[in-house]
Amino acid sequence: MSKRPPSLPAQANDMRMQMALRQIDFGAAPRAAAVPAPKPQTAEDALALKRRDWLLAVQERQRALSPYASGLLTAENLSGEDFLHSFYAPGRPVLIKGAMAGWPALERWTPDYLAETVGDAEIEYQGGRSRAQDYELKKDRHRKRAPFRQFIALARAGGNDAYLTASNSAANAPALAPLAADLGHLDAYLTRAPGMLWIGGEGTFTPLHFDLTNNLLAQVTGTKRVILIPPSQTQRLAHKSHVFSEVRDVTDPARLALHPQARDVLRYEVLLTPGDLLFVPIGWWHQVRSESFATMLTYTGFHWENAGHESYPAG
Ligand SMILES: O=C(O)CCC(=O)C(=O)O
Repeated sequence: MSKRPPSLPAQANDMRMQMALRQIDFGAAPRAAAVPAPKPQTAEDALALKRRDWLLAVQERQRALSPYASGLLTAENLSGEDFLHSFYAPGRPVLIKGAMAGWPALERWTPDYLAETVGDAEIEYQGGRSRAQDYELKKDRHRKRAPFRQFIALARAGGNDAYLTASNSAANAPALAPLAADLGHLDAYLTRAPGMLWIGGEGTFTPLHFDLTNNLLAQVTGTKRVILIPPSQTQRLAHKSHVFSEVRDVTDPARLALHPQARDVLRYEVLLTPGDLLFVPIGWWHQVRSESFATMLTYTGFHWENAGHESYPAG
């Protein structure tokens, strides 16, 4: 890897000195071993957890002293090297504009075009979601099959009931293969491993959770509102099952009445529009609501290590 200080996105010019300092000693950092989470059984354990939360809160307060350290940056023409140094390695989200320019899908992927291209091939999607709150945790209960054209009619009608999600990707690879020709590549950041497709109508909602990998969300058509919350806020989010927050939706007054500690949680809001990429680092909480019929891909095939899921204490 070159020792040349990388150029930075315009919004982050003041980070140049910080980056230059890091270059002075750019040896391989020692790897931290995965530490098993303590079970808070004793007063001593509870105090240890409180101290850990204090540490995270103090660090977050310090980051807030500088918008360059704590703000959600938007970048254009972001090279792979700058992405690695300024965002991927620090685990910092970034909205990247313009990198999908020229992808035919941005213009083509209307509901009619999708239905014509994939036709009546049978696909898997998540259905019956409006009957349950825990449809993400209990994904398998919601697996449904239908001819793609029929699914598009359901999605077009809007609401949260039917959603083709990343968890349906493996089952849908052969049926959705004709759409791949409409996609470009993001070689600066990603290998050529395929992304996972999301297709849904206005009103689909993915509740608050974090992922066990770094993710790049690539918005193709429609708009989605994403709320991002840093890992430092975890103690406010009732993290009880797997990667999910019992709060579910930090914009819903009814949920906040049940979880008042989440009211003043530190959060960032991003409106994803066609052609936007959003980097969601591992461990960052996020919830996503579609504001129109929307198509999006999630990519995890970065050029750099992305295997947090292998050591997660799943319980
Ligand atoms: O777009 C969505 O509904 C959810 C996306 C998401 O949470 C993810 O890709 O990790």
